[in-house]
Amino acid sequence: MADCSYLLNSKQMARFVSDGYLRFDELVPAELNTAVCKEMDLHGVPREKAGARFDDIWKEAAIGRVFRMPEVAGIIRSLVGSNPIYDHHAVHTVPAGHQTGQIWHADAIIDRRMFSAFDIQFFYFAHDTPREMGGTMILPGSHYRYISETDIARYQNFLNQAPIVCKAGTVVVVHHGIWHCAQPNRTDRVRYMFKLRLNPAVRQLRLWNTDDIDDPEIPGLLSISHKWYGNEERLEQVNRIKFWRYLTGDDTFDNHYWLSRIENEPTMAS
Ligand SMILES: O=C(O)CCC(=O)C(=O)O
Ligand SMILES: [Fe+2]
Repeated sequence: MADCSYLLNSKQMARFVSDGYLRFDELVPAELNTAVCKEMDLHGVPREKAGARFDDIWKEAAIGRVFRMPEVAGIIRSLVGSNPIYDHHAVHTVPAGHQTGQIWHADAIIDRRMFSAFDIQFFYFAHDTPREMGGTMILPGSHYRYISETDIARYQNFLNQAPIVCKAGTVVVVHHGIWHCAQPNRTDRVRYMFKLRLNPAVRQLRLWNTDDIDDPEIPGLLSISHKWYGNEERLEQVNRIKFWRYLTGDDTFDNHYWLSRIENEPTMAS
């Protein structure tokens, strides 16, 4: 079981709801990053059976030590609960000198869940990833815009897109709907990014440390603008309120009256 002191707090959860990801810079220690790089270089990371329980996988592999770190286990437990289900992993590489970026996409063409159970994906960068090496590009706040994988491929750049340029040991956890793409690698070294998808095995209800659930900063965090929405910004406010209701179990939660006003269907005669 994860140490409770490493659970996410409500403000971090509110950011996850607004942004669709959380970023933890240089979380994994150098010794473990080196061991994982060697593992990826030499023979890859052992593939496990889809549907396996997370506690049963990678007992020997260095990558298992990364995801069992109390800090990482706390993130997992806060978002998908204890002992989640292993979906798949991938060692994503961009060859040295690769001049083109991947097309924008979301990973799950078949996943239509919205404001309910959700999967998470870890993007783990075991070596330094400067901009010239790419850094997976993500679009903050795109996770409620469900698309069929590469539907958005005709777009090149978005306002406020964010490349994950980082030092070794950085871990980013994303909602399964996030739009993202690999970037060109203009260095003479291969770029690695380790991705892991996990499914929850429990109802994702208040799994994090909710001591700060009434923090006055939360409404503001749930209202952050990522700018690229244009006229549809209010739609995103409503999406976040719906997701926050799911996560907290509070069906009456609202933020700036956005959702209540469109739920107002009086039945009483005048
Ligand atoms: O390599 C990356 O940075 C992203 C790769 C990716 O998203 C994919 O292949 O699905
Ligand atoms: Fe992807």
